[in-house]
Amino acid sequence: MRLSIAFVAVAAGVDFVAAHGYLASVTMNGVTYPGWAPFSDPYQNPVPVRVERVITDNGPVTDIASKDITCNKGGNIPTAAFATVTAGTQVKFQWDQWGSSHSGPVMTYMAKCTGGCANFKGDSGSPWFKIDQFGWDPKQTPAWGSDRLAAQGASWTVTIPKSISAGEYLLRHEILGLHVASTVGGAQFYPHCVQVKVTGGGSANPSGVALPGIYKPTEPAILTQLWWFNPSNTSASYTPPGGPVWSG
Ligand SMILES: *[C@@H]1O[C@H](CO)[C@@H](O)[C@H](O)[C@H]1NC(C)=O
Ligand SMILES: [Cu+2]
Repeated sequence: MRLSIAFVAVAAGVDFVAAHGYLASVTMNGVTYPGWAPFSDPYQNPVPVRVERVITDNGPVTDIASKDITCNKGGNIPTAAFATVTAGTQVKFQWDQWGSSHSGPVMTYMAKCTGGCANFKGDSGSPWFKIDQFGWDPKQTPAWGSDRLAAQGASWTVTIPKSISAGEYLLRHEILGLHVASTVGGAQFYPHCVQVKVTGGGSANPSGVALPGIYKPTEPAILTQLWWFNPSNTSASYTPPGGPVWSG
């Protein structure tokens, strides 16, 4: 009975809100900073100031041409708080949860806040560069990035490139859910932007990725069928959208 209801719901493109998640915290340089908790932080008095930019809920962004793709729904409003991270060290993203029905890649980008993050949204031009991604690897169990994240206790760890210049950055961590990606506009993006101050580092200033801009509604990484990707499909391969990880 439960199974048949689930099948009908998937066939109808119904989304399971219970499968969604948000960024509960980020840990860097040994400090854990809470993320923006969309269902409790707005109701606190005073409203807390988080290192993450405000999001309205845990639902997806589906209009990849909209400015919501940059830092989620919530207006991409600068926050007064920053997390501090030494270039070349790790950042751990802890989600509150991630459901197994929402499989897809996990990607992390950065953009240097030209003029400081207080005046920077990253939603025009091409200020972003990708620092980490995991798409689908049939030699791994689980094979999808998001399923690996879930299996790791809803967490994901990336390394901040050692050679980037010190300064203020947006650190944008994202899951892409592909469960209803077989129709245009079905792919579900869950981006989160954290304001960080990078210390140490070198002289590199990478950029070149536009968000919005680089994601296209009909590219194979975004308009696709989740059921294609199983070990018995020996010709299956998946490359996440957004271009390669920055080589530096
Ligand atoms: C195998 O995966 C590819 C995508 O990489 C897809 O185009 C193809 O239709 C899939 N084949 C089967 C039998 O599912
Ligand atoms: Cu969903």
